[in-house]
Amino acid sequence: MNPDQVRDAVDGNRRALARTLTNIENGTTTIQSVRKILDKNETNHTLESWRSLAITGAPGVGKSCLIDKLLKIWAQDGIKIALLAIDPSSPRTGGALLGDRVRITAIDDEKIKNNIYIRSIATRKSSGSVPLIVADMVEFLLMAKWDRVIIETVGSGQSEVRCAAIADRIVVVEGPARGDGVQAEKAGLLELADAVVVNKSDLSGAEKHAEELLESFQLGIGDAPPVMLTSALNETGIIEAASTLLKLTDSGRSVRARWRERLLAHNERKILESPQLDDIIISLAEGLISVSEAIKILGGD
Ligand SMILES: Nc1nc2c(ncn2[C@@H]2O[C@H](COP(=O)(O)OP(=O)(O)O)[C@@H](O)[C@H]2O)c(=O)[nH]1
Ligand SMILES: [Mg+2]
Repeated sequence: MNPDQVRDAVDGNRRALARTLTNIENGTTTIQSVRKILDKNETNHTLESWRSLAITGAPGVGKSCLIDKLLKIWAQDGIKIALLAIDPSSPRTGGALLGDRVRITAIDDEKIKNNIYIRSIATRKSSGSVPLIVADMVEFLLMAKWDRVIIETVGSGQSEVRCAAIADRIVVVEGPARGDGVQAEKAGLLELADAVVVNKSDLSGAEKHAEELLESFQLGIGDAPPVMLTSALNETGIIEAASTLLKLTDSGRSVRARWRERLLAHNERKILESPQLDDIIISLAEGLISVSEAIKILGGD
């Protein structure tokens, strides 16, 4: 690892930034070593205002289009904002994220492009714990003087949910109602939500879905998170959403669910990144050790 590269990244060199992020992504640089170079401590953001925001929801609901519009507004306001787009890596397309690159047009705008940085993470390539790799990349971007980091991730699958849970705040993006109400499978994700955006408000069923969501939140414990309506296509509700999201406080109900996911992610890293993992799996398969013995070996710091 090259300490100058890390310092250059912090001084605004984008090439050095990209390289350092790649090093963190593929595990050749640890966040601990970066902290040492920059003389920073581990942070535990419990901030009034967030520094990382996950925008999550099913594929096709319009997350990327919405983020594009939000980036424009925030960057125009002088906020230096980075986007980490987590690519679920479809083996068919190779996970090139081509679709999303096309959708994020904010970086083509000369006036604001200095305030925007975009990077995709191909989860397929990773052998370690993706959520914690993302957490480390977020931490580095914040050390490198980016004011805020947005994480775009699809909201299904445990690893994807944990990628959202590493952020200070979580926004769940939904589309118009499909007539099936608020399903149980979505409930877990909604439990983590500090805000919900119902996008595609230009289509019928969006308002109805927003009402359904509010009703289901009112049945739960604690305060209901804000539910907003937007159309990324017609650019309605975007300015309001941009300002509400910027000031978003954590809904008390989401905090515990988030820490639970973070704890599980750290536990998973311990296992996945253990140099003994392969040997232990072989021993398990051969019946030489029990699962509790394996856990004991893996857990020993
Ligand atoms: N009607 C309508 N379509 C939208 C809106 N926002 C996005 N789309 C379309 O929905 C599709 C998926 O958008 P995308 O941002 O890639 O969704 P993502 O998978 O959630 O990131 C694209 O064809 C967009 O043009 C909207 O507000 N209204
Ligand atoms: Mg997208």
